[in-house]
Amino acid sequence: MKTKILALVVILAFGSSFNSQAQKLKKFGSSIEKKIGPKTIKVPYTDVVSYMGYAATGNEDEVKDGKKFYYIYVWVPAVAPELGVRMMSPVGKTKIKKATQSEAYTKNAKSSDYFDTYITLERSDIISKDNISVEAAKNANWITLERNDDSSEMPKQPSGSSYNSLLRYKSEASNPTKALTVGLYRIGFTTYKTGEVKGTFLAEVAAPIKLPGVVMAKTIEDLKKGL
Ligand SMILES: [Ca+2]
Repeated sequence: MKTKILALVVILAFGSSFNSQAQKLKKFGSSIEKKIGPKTIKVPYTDVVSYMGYAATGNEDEVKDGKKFYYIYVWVPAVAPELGVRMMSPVGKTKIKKATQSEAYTKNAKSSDYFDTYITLERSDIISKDNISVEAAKNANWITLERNDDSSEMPKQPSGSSYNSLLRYKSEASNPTKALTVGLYRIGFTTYKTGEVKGTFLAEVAAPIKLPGVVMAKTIEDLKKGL
């Protein structure tokens, strides 16, 4: 009897510690709010593209202001009213339907490494998919539309800190430089602090309307394959 109770206590203790570490990712809510009874909820984005990757030493795409930047490229084929971007690290046990998984992610899916995410949403001056190339992306004029370091809407990291990131960007139709027009965008991700970045991550780009033909990929080569 004693051993049985002890076993139960052990299971309960472990069970609760797993629960406290589990990252529960909520539905990605847009800036459109709706009242349901006494509650106001953010209406979830209807079109979400998910990408799982693994950041490791030496595979950054660019060093900017002393920060190692990694990029995910996004082709937006239609004018979008709003875009949401969010990112969390590590992926942990989070399951996402239809997420694209990079080779680096599948090789390191069990890694417990994670990092303090920081995201930017940038737009290039490339507006035709025929003009997308590695060279063109490198030489394009990139404008940062929005950035985010820490969001309390995201699950906490295993350290207990709310260091994951989320941003929503609303198109300003009256201002051509701030409108979400057709074109090549990228999400820049790095750490708040300068230095190495290592760990698994989940990145999502979302729109409140179905945007057929949105392609998201880690590299321009892979993006072109999906166009
Ligand atoms: Ca952060």
